[in-house]
Amino acid sequence: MRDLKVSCGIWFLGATSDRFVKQGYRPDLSIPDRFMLAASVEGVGGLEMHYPTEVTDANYRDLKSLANDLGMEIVQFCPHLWVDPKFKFGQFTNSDPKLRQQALDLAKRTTDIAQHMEAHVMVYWPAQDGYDYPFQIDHRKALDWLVENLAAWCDYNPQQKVVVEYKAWEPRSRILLPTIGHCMTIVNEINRPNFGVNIDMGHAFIMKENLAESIALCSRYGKLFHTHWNDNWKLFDDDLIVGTVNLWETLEALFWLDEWGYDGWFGLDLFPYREDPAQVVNETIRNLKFGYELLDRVPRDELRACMHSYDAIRISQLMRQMLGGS
Ligand SMILES: [Mn+2]
Repeated sequence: MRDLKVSCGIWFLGATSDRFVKQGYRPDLSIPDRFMLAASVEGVGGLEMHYPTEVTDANYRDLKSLANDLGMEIVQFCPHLWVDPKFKFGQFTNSDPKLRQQALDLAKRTTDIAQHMEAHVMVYWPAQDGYDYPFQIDHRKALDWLVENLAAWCDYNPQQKVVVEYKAWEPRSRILLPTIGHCMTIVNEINRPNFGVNIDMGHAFIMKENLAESIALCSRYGKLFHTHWNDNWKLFDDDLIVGTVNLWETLEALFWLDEWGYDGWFGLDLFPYREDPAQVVNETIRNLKFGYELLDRVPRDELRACMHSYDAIRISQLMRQMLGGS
């Protein structure tokens, strides 16, 4: 079985609410209990979390000790900008300079604590940096402010990595930087060694991106610092168990991560409303490893050869062979 570095988000281990069942479909869990639940699943070696909501000024030292005791690395540590109603019209791109400064200050404070937590990456998710209506934002200024604040955040501590996680909608009707192409344009403009991308495969799917292609654009510039794994029906960010809907795209992504020599973490960004979260994490890890088992049923050189002959018939045969057919 393939050894993968797998980290687990703690935000979906407690009560998970939707628009209709606001209290969530199960009782909530304390943050230490979520750490212990994640660590209890075989194959989880790291944790992902937010500041100052899940992790606070009061608890971060204790939580780092708990993570150490559990043998868990802190993989993603993220400023939780989008849950504060004051940023409802924008975080880094808010037209109010005081609010933009407050967003940057929170990102810097997150960086200080991320250093203590020995976190691998901090995520910038634009979330509220977007719009709901035509004519609602100044698109020229929004990009100025976005680049200015992201560069300032990266320069605050060049030892700490910042990654953009793109998504096209939700919570805003449209969010800035919706695709890998938008991200790479801004990442290459800002051009800092500690600034890269987190590809969330579900976010790529809702924009009908093919993961192999998104991974290529990002890896070409050495900017794929992190990945988030889940699945969906390409209509909404369902955050389902990996590989259950889009199996072939997922397998091609796993193949190409090997080809590019990706040595980062496989972050699990799931959102089970009704299922037991530990079982969903376990299933996802098993599916990721099984994905590599399926790929290993076919010689890699044969797959590579198909990419030069364009032989779709042979490709179909190899795909059937992966599934155990003849
Ligand atoms: Mn994600």
